[in-house]
Amino acid sequence: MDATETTAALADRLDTARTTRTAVPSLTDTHRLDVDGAYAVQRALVARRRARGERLTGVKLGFTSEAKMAQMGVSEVIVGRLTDAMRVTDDGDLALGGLIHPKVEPEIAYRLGRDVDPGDPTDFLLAAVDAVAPALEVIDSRYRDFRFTYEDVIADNTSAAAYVLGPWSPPRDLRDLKVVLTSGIQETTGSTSAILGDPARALRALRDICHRRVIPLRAGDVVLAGAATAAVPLTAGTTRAEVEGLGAVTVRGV
Ligand code: 0L1
Ligand code: MG
Repeated sequence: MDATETTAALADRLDTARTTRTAVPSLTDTHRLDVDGAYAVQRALVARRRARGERLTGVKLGFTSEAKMAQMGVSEVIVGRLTDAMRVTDDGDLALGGLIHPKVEPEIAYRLGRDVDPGDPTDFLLAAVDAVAPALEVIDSRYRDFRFTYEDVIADNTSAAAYVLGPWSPPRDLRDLKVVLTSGIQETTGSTSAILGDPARALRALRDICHRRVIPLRAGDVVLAGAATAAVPLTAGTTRAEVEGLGAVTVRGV
């Protein structure tokens, strides 16, 4: 098998894992995969979704907390793609039967008011933001027991499964805002400073990585900046995230 065939075969494996809700072993158990190769698999995986009619709606960052980076032994954030099929309406239902072992995390979402050129160091992503919102991201690794390497999770589109956006409001300083995630009787408290110290730093990291990975940033795109607490299992019933001064966002697992 040459590199292109391997990329296609690994993308098929992850695509089938998602569509049949059957977790698979780590790709790196059987294949040598570097970071470039992992992004190539991600591209092929997302291309399969687009070929089925899904539309790209933005990007998401992962590994934006120091704890998670240390756990994975890495120092660089990862980027994945969002599509319209992943979007769940605020206060809407998300069918748990369509997922493998979903977890949910509270995030900050940015919306871009214009295109950004990731290759232009004077084109600041933050200056292109026209609105911010509280958000929930549902992650659902296609790997058994969420057991994966850094390269595996990149290939798997950074575990992206679904996202929910709360009310948009004008851009503002998002440093050090209290975040409360409530799921059933479980309450988890965090802060936006868990996102690289300041979610605005996540935007700087995003521009760099989009430049290197040739990912366009377009007007209207949503950017999920990263998690403000550890992810918790998404269970039946209501999960809500409240971000100080920004409002709340809710999803119902059904
Ligand atoms: O969005 C995230 O931070 C999660 C990235 C993937 C890691 C995971 O699945 O736990
Ligand atoms: Mg996330």
